[in-house]
Amino acid sequence: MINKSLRELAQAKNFYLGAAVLPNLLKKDSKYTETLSSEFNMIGTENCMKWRAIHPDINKYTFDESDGLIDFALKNDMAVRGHTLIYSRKMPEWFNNIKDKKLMEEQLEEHIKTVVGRYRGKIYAWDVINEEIDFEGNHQQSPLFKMLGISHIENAFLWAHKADPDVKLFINEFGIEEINKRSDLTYKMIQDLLQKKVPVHGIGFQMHRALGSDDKWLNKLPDLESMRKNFQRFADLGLEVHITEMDIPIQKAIGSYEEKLIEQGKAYKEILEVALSVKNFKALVVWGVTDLYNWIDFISQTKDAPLLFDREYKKKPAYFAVKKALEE
Ligand code: 9MR
Repeated sequence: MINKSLRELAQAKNFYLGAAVLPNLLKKDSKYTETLSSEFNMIGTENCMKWRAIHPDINKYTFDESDGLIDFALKNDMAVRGHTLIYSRKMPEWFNNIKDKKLMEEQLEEHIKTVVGRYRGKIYAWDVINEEIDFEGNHQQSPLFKMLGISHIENAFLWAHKADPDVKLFINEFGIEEINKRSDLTYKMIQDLLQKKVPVHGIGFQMHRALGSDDKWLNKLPDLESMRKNFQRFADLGLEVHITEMDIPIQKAIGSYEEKLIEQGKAYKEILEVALSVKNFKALVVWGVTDLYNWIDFISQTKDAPLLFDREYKKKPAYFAVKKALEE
């Protein structure tokens, strides 16, 4: 049997397997570029489309990095998940400092129409809203929410839809993989939006889950039965289902490095299998290409190994586990 890449296996299933990308690495690391384009058929825009990157000042847009990344995706026949139009906790200071309600709303509309319009027809899905819910399961009390309330969410979808009627519009959230207070609120919010005919097309489960740990930043692995039921209830709303930011840190697990990698592979496989059993599940994006560059190292200040390729770009057990799940 010919040894197929993950990309080929995904393609054969009409599925998207993606990785989050930092565009500067495409310039400086040819192995990164080669691995990305040969093993994945989707790109997640890790940082370059966030407000602080793309719209750093009131009248200033910086599109260089995101333009380059979109060109790269088109040249390599890869789909793109645009991330993100609203990330209420990470808005730039200039935006948070707006004191006039009308002006804030105008700025939001202008941003969404400009960014979505620029990439019209080139992006598969947009995370319109990212991390709307706080750790306790309530709406984030960001300056944006305090000023405009829930209406900004409805408007964001309507504006984005107008700017690109074909792009799929998502709500993306962390820690909502299972049935819990936060996924309940997300579900309820989407139900309300759909009832009002707001064009919400998909739900993104981030899937930052860890081996051997359960704290605020490194959530333990999901309960698979609860995850299956939860994915299914969102799919039953007619939504497309994506896993959008998967990584499985191993630093808190017990055992040798090799043992941890095997356990990690098992977790990747089980989670992917459960997700694939839900009909509307169409994409899995891992939050980086290689362990060499991963955000867990940064937030935990510990060298971790959360992804599919190791620091030398060797395929890990997690790689083969994903492969197996895609082959089934
Ligand atoms: O991986 C991203 C990291 O490089 C950034 O510094 C950080 C802040 O913008 O965001 C990280 O990505 C986050 C994503 O945008 C939303 N979900 C959680 C991700 C990890 O923090």
